[in-house]
Amino acid sequence: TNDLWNLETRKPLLECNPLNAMVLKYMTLKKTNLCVAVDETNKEKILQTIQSIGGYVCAIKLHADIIDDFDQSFIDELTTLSKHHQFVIFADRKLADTGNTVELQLTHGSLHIADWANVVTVHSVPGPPILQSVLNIIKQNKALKGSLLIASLSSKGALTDAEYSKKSLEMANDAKNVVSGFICQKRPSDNPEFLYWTPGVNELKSTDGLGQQWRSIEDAIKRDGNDIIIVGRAITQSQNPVEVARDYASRAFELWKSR
Ligand code: 5FU
Repeated sequence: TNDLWNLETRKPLLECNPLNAMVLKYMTLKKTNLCVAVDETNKEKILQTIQSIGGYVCAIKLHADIIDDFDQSFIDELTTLSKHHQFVIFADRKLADTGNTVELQLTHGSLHIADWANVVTVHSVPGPPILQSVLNIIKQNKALKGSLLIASLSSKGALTDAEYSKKSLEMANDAKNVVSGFICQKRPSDNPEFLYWTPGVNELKSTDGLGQQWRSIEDAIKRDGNDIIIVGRAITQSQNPVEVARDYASRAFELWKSR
């Protein structure tokens, strides 16, 4: 019902989850439910982009494995920017392996994600053990505070059908201390304890010719019931990323509040 989705009612429910508490604080303080996907391949460019749009986002999403010169200095500067602008650092790693491997992927290698990312994406395809392993790492008091389970993907022909989304939801319901919310197209549940993050948003184009499927901010939030829009190229490759980010953030936030 609408009541459950009223922010006053929902706030204490969301705050039970440390990651959601952090996201919600930034969302309300900065009046933004925009997460920008900064898919650039060198650290200077990424940091410059974040510097310019950081005031308009509640989260910055990165694919660390596409950064040519990823190193500790990048992590340090990213962390400083996140504290200055107040946003969550989101690693879109899409973990999808057996438990032991996932623990190693979060803590070792050149990316050691759990040391700098506050939230990471996880595929539900390996089943419940993957969430136990993510929890083991969250308990180590590193930067990592939560995860987002992928209920559905935005790409054309994705195998994540309604049944898959439903099973992902069941996995999340059994692991609320690990799963803070979902990556989804349509919100897979009416449970107000989770945050629903959606990629595939672009006001000007509907596809990139490589299988991505974009829809409008209004469809993403009102029709599909999501909380946070994840926007990449519509902002990062626009003529004026700062203005477009400000515009997407204010439109998305109005729609979210009036839903
Ligand atoms: F899980 C998903 C998904 O289903 N679709 C996505 O597009 C993640 N993404 C990411 O969101 C994708 O990897 C990009 O980093 C981002 C969308 O960027 P775009 O430029 O708006 O397409």
